[in-house]
Amino acid sequence: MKIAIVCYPTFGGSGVVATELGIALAERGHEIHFITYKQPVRLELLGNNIHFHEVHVPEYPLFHYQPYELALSSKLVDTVRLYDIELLHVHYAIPHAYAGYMAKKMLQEEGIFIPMITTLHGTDITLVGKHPFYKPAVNFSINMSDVVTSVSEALKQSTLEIFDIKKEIEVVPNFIDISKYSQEYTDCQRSLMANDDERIITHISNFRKVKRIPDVIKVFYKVQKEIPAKLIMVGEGPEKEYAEQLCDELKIKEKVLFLGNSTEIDRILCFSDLFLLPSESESFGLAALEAMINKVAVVSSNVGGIPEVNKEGISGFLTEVGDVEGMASKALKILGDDAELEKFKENAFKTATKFDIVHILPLYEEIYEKAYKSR
Ligand code: GMT
Repeated sequence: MKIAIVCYPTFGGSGVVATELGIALAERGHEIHFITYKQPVRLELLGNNIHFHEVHVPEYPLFHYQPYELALSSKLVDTVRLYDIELLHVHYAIPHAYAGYMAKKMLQEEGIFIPMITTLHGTDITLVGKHPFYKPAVNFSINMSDVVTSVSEALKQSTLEIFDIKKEIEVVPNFIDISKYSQEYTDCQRSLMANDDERIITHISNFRKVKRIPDVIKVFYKVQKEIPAKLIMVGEGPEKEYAEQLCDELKIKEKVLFLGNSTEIDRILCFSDLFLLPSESESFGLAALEAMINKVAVVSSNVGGIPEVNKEGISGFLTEVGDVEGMASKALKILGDDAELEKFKENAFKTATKFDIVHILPLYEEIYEKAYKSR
């Protein structure tokens, strides 16, 4: 099929999922057109059946806010016409489902009927989407989608609680491509990061409030008092400065490495022992899954879709949000003993294999076919 994928091009989980999905669909012979304001970070190869179309928003001084939705829907209309696109798949409802619906309506006027699949990712529902200033438009565009999918059962339930949804929501979990992990990195450079006797704890996120970054630092503070350890913080965002300040105050600066955004997180995860994800809310926790496939155990909060990914006592542990003491003690339980750590690492990998793309891609293909036939 010829599919247009609309997503955020940034390091956020929804953009990563959309990009990896597009790449995998292209490998299966579909023609994929990414439509967004910048080339997606994980999209390296463009080719015969993988294209990128930039949405450009011209600046005009009259506008206090430049109308991105307008530019996006116009770009969608042009691209559909030019490449005979058969289907739109928009990731993250805001404002993509809204712009996608407008494009669909414009195209309908000229006799082109194009189905739109909307994938809900998390904060588009639980944080941003439910704000009263956005809610009516988000509710409307979800209901106007031909198919709605959610990345976890928990997110589906939240969507049904928060909005007045008339459509069936199909749960299609996020995924990872296990074939990429069949050979371990031969150049996994652990020694650059830590001494042999030190455990490596990692956190990867966009450093927003919802990730509870201070909890990561506080948990690590407690752990490093008991065992030799290093903390690797990957990502950029509003909470980063405070996190660095907190490390300074707690006098653990030399044990914490802030690496910024990275396109090579597997190279960092390959030498990590434990992943910390203490989020306030999390629809799925893709970063935890990526850690698990790299044989990294996970200590996380027990919210949203995380329990669908991180399995209590198997791939790691789950505690209440904000339970720093509990997280530190679970972390020590995993890290304190070599055999225990090895067991959790192996089980984290096994648990992650259930989310192999080979199981998930056909679900999307089935949805696409059904939506196309019933257009
Ligand atoms: O993690 C973020 O805050 C970014 C956000 C996004 O949309 O890019 O992530 C959401 O979507 C990811 C991919 O489906 C999920 O794995 C994350 O759990 C979800 N984030 C939240 O719900 C906070």
